[in-house]
Amino acid sequence: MLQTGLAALTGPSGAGLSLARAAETRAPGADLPALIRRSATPLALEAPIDSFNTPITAVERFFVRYNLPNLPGMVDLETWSLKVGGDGAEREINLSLDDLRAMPLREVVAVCQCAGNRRAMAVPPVPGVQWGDGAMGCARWRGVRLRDVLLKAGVKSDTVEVAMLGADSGRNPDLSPYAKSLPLERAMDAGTLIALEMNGAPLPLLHGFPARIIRPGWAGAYWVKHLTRLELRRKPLDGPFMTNEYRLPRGLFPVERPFVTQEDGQTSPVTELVINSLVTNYVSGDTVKLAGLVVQGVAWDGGSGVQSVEVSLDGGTHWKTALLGPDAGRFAFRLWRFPVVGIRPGILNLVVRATGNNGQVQGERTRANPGGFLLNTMQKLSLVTTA
Ligand SMILES: Nc1nc2c(c(=O)[nH]1)N[C@H]1C(S)=C(S)[C@@H](COP(=O)(O)O)O[C@H]1N2
Ligand SMILES: [Mo]
Repeated sequence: MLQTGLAALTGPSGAGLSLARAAETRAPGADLPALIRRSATPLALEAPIDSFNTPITAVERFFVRYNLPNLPGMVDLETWSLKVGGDGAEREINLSLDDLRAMPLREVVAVCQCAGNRRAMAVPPVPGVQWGDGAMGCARWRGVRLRDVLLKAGVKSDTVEVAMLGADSGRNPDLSPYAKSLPLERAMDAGTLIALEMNGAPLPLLHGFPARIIRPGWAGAYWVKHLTRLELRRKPLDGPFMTNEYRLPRGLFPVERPFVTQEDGQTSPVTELVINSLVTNYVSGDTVKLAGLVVQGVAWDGGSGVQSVEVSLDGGTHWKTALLGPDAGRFAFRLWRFPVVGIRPGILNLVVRATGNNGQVQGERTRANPGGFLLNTMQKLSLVTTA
């Protein structure tokens, strides 16, 4: 039964099946040696920076983040279904994987970035997973529009949020699943998907098999994996991942679409990603030859798209424009390169900053916050250059 379902989904290669088996019999993530283990329980695996030298991040180099210890193992696709209901729904429905696959399928290239990416650079340090720069990745996601699924259940006019529940949970006695909600408007946006595939293959187990949410431009926390249930709600969702975690001092970051039903007197929820950029082909301290030296990197934001990337060769005094690579859409990584010319051997103090089409620009300082979220200080690195 299990094999039939998976074979139908994965085609002749059966890639989904082998991944699911590997994850069952070995420690989760043991089959991903390229990733850096930041935490074993809950599982947090980071991508090394050179994973971002390509516009699409390979699945074996895509970071993994769980907030809870109990991860789903095997998924029996014969019995798996996505339940849709809640007090804002006209009716309860149950969709099998075949039901979902029979609906119109859409694709998007989008960056999944953890809100806590780059947290390790917070000054002073803040608690939480001490991510370097690699709690992110950019993939080609394929699936159905969340909107199309919600419309099948019928959306009552006083619905305010859509809650998304995963199959993973806490340990006894609190077995509540991972759950986040989106404002109805973002849930109904044509860009929000329930993905069934990542980079042209079924979702790997650790990336949410068999179905996960894709909300381009919003923090990874909303991209709920192992989706089991959607709840149209007439009241805001509470629970640890809405009320306690992923909160910012109110108004700290400008956002295009505030999540008003989740604002409180003092705090706002983390929502949209901010402009960011990184060098991906060298790390600070590398020794490099000046002849033919090209610095390469990646830039991204919350969906306005990258307008420009600038590089300084003198610690931030003078700036020159980098060359942008192909545009794979406003939610995708934008690769850039900068041929270094006109300098002498010695210490090269590089600084990089990106500007978004919405006018956001990276600065010297981070908007410090207790959770260490959305850190996007301009990256500085020193290379030792030789003739
Ligand atoms: N079911 C479930 N979905 C989840 C989470 C989780 O703990 N459980 N973590 C979220 C967070 S915080 C992030 S950053 C992304 C990470 O996605 P990835 O593991 O595919 O890279 O998944 C999100 N979806
Ligand atoms: Mo995250």
